[in-house]
Amino acid sequence: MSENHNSIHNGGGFNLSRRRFVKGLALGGAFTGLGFGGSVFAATMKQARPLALRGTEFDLTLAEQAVNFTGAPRVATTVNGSLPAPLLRWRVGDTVTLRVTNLLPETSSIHWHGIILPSAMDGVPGIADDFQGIRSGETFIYRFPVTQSGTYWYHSHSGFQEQTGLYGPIIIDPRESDPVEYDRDYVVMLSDWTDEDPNDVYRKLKKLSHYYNFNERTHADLVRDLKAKGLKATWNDRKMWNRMRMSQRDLSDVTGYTYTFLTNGFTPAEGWSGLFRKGEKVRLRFINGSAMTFFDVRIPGLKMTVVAADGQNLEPVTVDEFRLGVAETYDVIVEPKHDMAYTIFAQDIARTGFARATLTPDPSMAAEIPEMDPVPDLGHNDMGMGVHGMEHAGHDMSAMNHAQHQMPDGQMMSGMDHSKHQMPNAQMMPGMDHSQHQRTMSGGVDKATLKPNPSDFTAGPVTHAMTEYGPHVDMRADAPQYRLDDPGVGLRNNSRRVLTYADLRNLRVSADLREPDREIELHLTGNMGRYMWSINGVKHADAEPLRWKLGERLRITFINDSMMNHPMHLHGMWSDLETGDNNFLPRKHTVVVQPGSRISYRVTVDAEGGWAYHCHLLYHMLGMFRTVIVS
Ligand SMILES: [Cu+2]
Repeated sequence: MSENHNSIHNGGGFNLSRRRFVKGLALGGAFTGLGFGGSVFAATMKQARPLALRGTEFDLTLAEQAVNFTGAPRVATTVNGSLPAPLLRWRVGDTVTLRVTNLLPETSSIHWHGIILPSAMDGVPGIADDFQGIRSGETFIYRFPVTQSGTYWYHSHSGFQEQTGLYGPIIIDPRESDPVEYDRDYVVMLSDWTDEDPNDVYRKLKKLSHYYNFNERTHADLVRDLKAKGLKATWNDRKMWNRMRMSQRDLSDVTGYTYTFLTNGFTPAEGWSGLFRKGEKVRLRFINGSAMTFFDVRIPGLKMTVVAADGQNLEPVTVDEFRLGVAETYDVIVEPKHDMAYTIFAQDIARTGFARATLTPDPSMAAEIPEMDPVPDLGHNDMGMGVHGMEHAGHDMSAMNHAQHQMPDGQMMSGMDHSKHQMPNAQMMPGMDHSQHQRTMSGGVDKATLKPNPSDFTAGPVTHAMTEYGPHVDMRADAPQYRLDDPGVGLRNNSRRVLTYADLRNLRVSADLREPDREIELHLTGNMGRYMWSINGVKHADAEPLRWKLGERLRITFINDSMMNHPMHLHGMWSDLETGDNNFLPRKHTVVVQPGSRISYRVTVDAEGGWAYHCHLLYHMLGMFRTVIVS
């Protein structure tokens, strides 16, 4: 055992009768906050560094623990008494052993998100070879070699335990020197906490999918709409949307009405802080460990240079803001030049709340918290309607007056310049300086062997499988477009430079330069009203596994036949996202498929066994899931 290995595990005496009380929101002014990754007793400093468990041997204990984030005492799921779970710091080339003891009353599991490892160690019950989860009272030993550096995370793959706190960060240090230079290094893990039992959240969504955003539409907005548009226009507008059984504001299923958004386990009221000295390069490792929430992240007053996505190094790109989908990670470098505090501001996609933290040279300094942006409206392109109109099951669209159909807010149309969405080559990509790309290649590939870019970003006609027709699917995108350079609903033309997938370019030459052997098209489908989610109209329970051949190179194209963003996560193998230059494909573990859009990536099928492939929105996952079998 290394000296700081598992320093807060108290040797078997950790049991439910000794539940510790994690105090979240500091009521009455006394701060007894939750130290990131540390003992709740030790953590009394707001900017307590994450307690890193380092080394090669780890004991992790899963247990229930009392917490209080909102003023109401609740029970969370924690690892070694911590929420988020402790930061695990590994090193490339080591083999790590993790003994996970489950003191929860139910079966649990830990999945190492984005880590390339043998199937049996992947931690998804019922999918990975023979693994059925860790039963209550049992210990499971994970052991695998660490082959990749970067920022990752881990979480439960059982029930709704991820919602109740079972998630934590992983940092893997490279063996050789890091291509990224920095003086300080902080994890910024964002998550969503609810005082409700997640089973109740799910039940409410099944019953009324708009449960968590209906209030907003009916109260504040109704009054505003009535004032602005008068009774008749307001009524017509709402009737139209009701008839279509969708909401312009179907941005997020679960919102700030129940969620408290956390940064490293701190509520917005408390705020987590990270210290810096002016002139330093500070590396911030953003991890979206939430169950359901997309965050739009910015630090007013600071540019962020994005250096890694999903743990993998990128050619640096400097932005003002980025959208962090559920389960994605971005590493950024900031260089504060002044002795002042800055707010890390992460508003949720539906603008119902935010997570916040502070970067400061002095713990006593605070920074202003910006206003949230206005609630955005989904546009035609977000419904995959393209220029042809929309096909909407169960409704006669021909009866609809398309003039009415125009959104009141012209802004969302701006992202719809279709000439731009067609990306036959990389030259249309904003922010990319091609002279820079012609640098000497690393990775042992001779420039002469690099091929031109055959990726096809023209959106051909779309066909929907027979299984997509029926009451379980309420929308089919008629003209889904590649929208790699679209920052997404709510971020278009906000006068800030927003990261898009078109900006992502691998720092190194793609590991596999082969052309795909075959293409698989997967449609993300659902009925929002009934809260049923599926792939190609077939939910997981009814679906055959996808069978892939060891050694093949696949091209996977997603068509999103819904109005929501779905962060699609493939276990065990990289998703090489086609962003314009096939010689430098960024490698991701989680790819956000925007509403009504299409997107493609390549997969080198190099990992034998059973793998999970699913939407990472926790309440979508049950249906929008496939087992992949590689043999
Ligand atoms: Cu989803």
